Amino acid sequence: MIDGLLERLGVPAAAYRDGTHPVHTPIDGSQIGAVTLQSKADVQARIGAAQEAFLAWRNVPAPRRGELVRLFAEVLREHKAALGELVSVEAGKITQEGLGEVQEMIDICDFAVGLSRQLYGLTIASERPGHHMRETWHPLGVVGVISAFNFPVAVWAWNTALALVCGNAVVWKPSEKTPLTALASQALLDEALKRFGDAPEGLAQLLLGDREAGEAMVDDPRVALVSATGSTRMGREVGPRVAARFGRSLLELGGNNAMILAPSADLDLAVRGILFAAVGTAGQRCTTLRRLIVHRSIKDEVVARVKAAYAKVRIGDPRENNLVGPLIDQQSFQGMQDALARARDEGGQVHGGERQLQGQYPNAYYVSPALVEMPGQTGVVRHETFAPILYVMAYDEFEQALAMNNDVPQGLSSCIFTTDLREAERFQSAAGSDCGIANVNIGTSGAEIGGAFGGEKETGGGRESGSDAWRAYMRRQTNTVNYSRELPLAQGIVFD
Ligand code: UN1
Repeated sequence: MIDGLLERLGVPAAAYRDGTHPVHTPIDGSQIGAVTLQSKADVQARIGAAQEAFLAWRNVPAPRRGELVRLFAEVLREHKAALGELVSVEAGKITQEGLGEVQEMIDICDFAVGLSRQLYGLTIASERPGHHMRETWHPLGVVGVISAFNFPVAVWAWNTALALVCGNAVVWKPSEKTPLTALASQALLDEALKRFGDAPEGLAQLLLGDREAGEAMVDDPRVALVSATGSTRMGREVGPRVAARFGRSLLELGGNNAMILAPSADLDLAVRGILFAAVGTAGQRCTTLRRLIVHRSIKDEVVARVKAAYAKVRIGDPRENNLVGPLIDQQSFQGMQDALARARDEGGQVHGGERQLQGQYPNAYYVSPALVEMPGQTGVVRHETFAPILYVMAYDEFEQALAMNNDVPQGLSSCIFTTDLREAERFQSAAGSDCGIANVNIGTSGAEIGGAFGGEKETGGGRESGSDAWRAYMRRQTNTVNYSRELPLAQGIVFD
């Protein structure tokens, strides 16, 4: 299935075939590789090398650091098709989404290159004569990246492109489910490092490992920032452990993203928006639409239209002309079935959600997307299940819909479809959606890299990607300079 693909991406056969940790494709469950996992001691040695590299890299002028990221974008452009294909094979994304993920890598690199000339600080008016104040942003140290299977390469690239221009070194622990795309991405970055010429050895490193390797990274005081994407359960462990050593963490955890569908909405647009957001990536985006809060007057019509759209969705091999590929593994399938059973117990009416293509793929888990009409936001609705389940609930008053949007533990993404300006603005106001992302007439997923990405509450509070998210990767310094011949004290203090 991956004949020659990894070699084309610069990964030698031994690196992905000769290890002991088997790698399977969710397309048919077959084994596509076997990688070597690093021990705790290996991880610590690599962090040491990264720390050394950081000490040199922080002195390289930021625009020159940007040149490395520019070269990385160049290498990614050359290998977009091959890396996209590998994402499809290893993570099960359809071709368009595999390519889209690589495009996200390219986009963040371009963004970071521009940023390398714009790591601006402030100048601040001093209260003292003959003084000036300014704020300077300095490189932080080693950045540890923990990434999830569902965006196996883009989320690492968001972190790495910013971290490198900010003058940091990077160590990366990808999901154990997607080590091959990680090996390939690292090989492409190594190619950029080669073209760059004189970057310090060990500046960006890959750690393939299990939980123990992750813990070694989380607990190591040389890792200044741990940027972790994954479940809320994982974040609950990582956050306090990093905090206990006064390290920084940037957490991007679970979402439970809703759409409010108002009676004035353009329903053609809304149904298309629902389809991509709820069904795309087989419901395995952290931004996937999981709750549809629809006005009672249009609920039956909307349910009928979404059901009709779901019935036409082509499910199958993600490299062929399909819209929905497989779930990542059996555990994920089981989680979906358990959630549907619980939804029924809690009064839900389930449409779809059955296993598909079992005869053809006994070891892979394809499902039809599920639409579940719920009497309200019961326990199962408040929980993130990483699968294509869309819970539908009716509302009567706008304020009630807004309250439902916010009445879950997670706070990543949200949207409203309406043509009523008052509702749209209210949704985005201080008393509106409590999520990190609040869209109007756009679904919850598929955010552009230019905005800050992340969310509130159990989503963890971190912001990655665009806007000023780069600040999380630097340390801030306040400088006060006296160029006078006096030594006046602040606050008018006389100390003679
Ligand atoms: C994720 O699922 O972890 O907004 C990231 C989106 C993508 C990123 C998703 N740009 O859906």
